[in-house]
Amino acid sequence: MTINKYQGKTKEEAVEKAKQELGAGVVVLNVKEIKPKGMFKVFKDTIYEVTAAVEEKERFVNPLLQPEKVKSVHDSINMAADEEIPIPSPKKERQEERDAAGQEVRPMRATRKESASMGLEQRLENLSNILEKQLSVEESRGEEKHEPQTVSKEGLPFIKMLYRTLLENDVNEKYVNQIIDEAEKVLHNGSSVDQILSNVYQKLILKFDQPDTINLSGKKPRVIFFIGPTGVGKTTTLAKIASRYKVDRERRVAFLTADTYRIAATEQLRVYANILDAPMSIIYSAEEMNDAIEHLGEYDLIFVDTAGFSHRNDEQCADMKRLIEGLSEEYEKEVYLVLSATTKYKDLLEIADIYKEIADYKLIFTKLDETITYGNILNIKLYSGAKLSYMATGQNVPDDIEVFNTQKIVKQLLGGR
Ligand SMILES: Nc1nc2c(ncn2[C@@H]2O[C@H](COP(=O)(O)OP(=O)(O)O)[C@@H](O)[C@H]2O)c(=O)[nH]1
Ligand SMILES: [Mg+2]
Repeated sequence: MTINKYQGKTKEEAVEKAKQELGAGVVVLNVKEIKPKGMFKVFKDTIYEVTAAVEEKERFVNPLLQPEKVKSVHDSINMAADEEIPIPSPKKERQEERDAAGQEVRPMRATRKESASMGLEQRLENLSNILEKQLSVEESRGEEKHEPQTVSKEGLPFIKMLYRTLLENDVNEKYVNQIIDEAEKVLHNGSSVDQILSNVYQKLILKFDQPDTINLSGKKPRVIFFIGPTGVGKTTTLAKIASRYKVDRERRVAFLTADTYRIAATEQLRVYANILDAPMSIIYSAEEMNDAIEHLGEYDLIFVDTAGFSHRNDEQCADMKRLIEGLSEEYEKEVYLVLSATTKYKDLLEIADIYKEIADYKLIFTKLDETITYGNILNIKLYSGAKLSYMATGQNVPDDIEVFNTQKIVKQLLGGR
């Protein structure tokens, strides 16, 4: 992995610089606002410093790695479900436990666990400093030095705690194992707890990948479809996003709705269209959609709302596919699959599969305010291979929407707030 820092007048400018140097696959690990200092600070602008990384697979594997060592590190991390942090002298404690019916031993263990996780929260808040320290260490270490892998004494329980935290946040065990395994590969002799945390954090950020939002530079008008199950928040999210592009970024937006199953659904969108002073039409077929778009030639973004359907309804599924594929080739399109973060894992898998039949999509997660575990976002991202784009965190239009905030979500997955 290559990590570097880039500065710009905006976050976007700094990311752009990172892309130019490291390639399109860069992910942002951290964004720091550098406020001007000193006597003339009022004349200076805030600078944004982005720490960006790119993964180079071959540099991950340490050629001098001793396979047995790796194995032994991994084997010692027995990730049985509710295991406590390792106990120094198992025999003695087990005896005590039996003698005192748990009363004596448990409080002591609880304290240890608590203090470890308290440390975790603080460490996460301090993460940008950890990343920075690591950056300077990597620079001075160079590439030739390879040490056998062992983790410091406090490192092992810490890895266990991270492992457990990820599982508690509903990250699928398969991915948790991958992430921990990959992080372990780059740990070196005496890796500190901070280094471990920063490694796991980076691995997670890389897995989430850089979010991909509406492309404003392509041909106009650009047609943006919102698809997904009923009630996940398609119409609300569409209105939020359209409003942001219209009000904050001064794009001309228009609405179409193919949700003709319920009158209330078209009325809902009409309210938002009126507020935004944007045109809205109801369409019943791909033909009608193309006709409508022809009349909206001077608009930048055309948002198409669709009806949710039970993912077992093959007929409606085929209708939706016809609609999206029926868009005239002269228009560029983007399709967003809207999913609720509160939906069960197994249902999400099925939905991700069914909608893959309809179109290549990017993912929007809604209702992040209604759950405390975000693991499914990562699970579905990795399962579908789709890019993340936006996330919705409440019912307020247009406030409760933002570009998918990878750093924030990763910190939460690792036990932060
Ligand atoms: N708590 C919460 N509610 C949301 C969010 N997004 C949408 N909703 C609510 O979910 C309900 C269904 O939204 P709607 O946009 O009509 O869903 P659709 O059927 O997919 O178009 C409405 O009550 C919305 O206010 C969100 O991010 N958080
Ligand atoms: Mg709707």
